[in-house]
Amino acid sequence: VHLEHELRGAWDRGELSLAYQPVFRLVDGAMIGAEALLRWKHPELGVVAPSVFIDVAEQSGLIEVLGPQVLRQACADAVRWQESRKGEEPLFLAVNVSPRQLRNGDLPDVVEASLRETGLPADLLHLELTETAVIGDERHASSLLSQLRGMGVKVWLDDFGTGFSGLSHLRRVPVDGVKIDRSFVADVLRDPDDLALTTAIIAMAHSLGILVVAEGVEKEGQYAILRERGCDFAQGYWLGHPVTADEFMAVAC
Ligand code: G
Ligand code: G
Ligand code: MN
Ligand code: NA
Repeated sequence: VHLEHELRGAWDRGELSLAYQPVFRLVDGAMIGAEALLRWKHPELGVVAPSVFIDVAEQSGLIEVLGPQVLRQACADAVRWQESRKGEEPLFLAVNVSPRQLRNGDLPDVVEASLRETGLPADLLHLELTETAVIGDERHASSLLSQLRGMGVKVWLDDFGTGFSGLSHLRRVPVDGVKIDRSFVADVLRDPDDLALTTAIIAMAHSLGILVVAEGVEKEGQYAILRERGCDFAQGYWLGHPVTADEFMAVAC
């Protein structure tokens, strides 16, 4: 089978869906938001891994069609969360944005349209960009990110720490937060170097006024040590798996 061909009509055939993974605040353990993760269930191939089909979408340019569909659906879902949580603290929605979507100059228009059409408040939308997407063309990325942040949208650097040049970027690229890659979190209890790095990332981000999310928390001990080191937020299997939109509504609202 030709994945690109199959992926092309997948959204319209209803094979693609969004899963939501909760994000928690470490000081009080409150659920404060969720990350939208795209899933593909093909009728014959079964579940296709996101790492595979996101790459196909990125390489083929299909992401430029899919990205806005994902964003709009996710914003609409997040509006439903707030409606049924009235009175409670609103939950933010984090959406992954691929390098190609960032390079394509119409991202601010796409974001603006999604917010306008769904009514989601801009400050509840967090866009996750990978470190590698910002590297290389920092000037273009910075002006785009400033434009998005000017609209009130929050910007996070995803997979932080894997790009090696991460720390120096934080001075030049305007972001609200970083997500420490799960490869560091995985070993914080075993490897003193990974704990030192994680602690340094937290301290440095905070000194720049930037928030920190730890991803891939799979054990209580990881959660405890991250909390002790002052990490702001966390997500991971120990806290909550990605679940369907309906399941997320049931637990969060
Ligand atoms: O969802 P995990 O379950 O396997 O996701 C694998 C990778 O796919 C992650 O790096 C994640 O950032 C990426 N991903 C998941 N959903 C989306 C999406 O809607 N858009 C983009 N660009 N990447 C996504
Ligand atoms: O690159 P990004 O952070 O967007 O990818 C999120 C990916 O991490 C998704 O594939 C999601 O299913 C996965 N994920 C979420 N929590 C955990 C966890 O605790 N452990 C592992 N191994 N993967 C996780
Ligand atoms: Mn992400
Ligand atoms: Na990540």
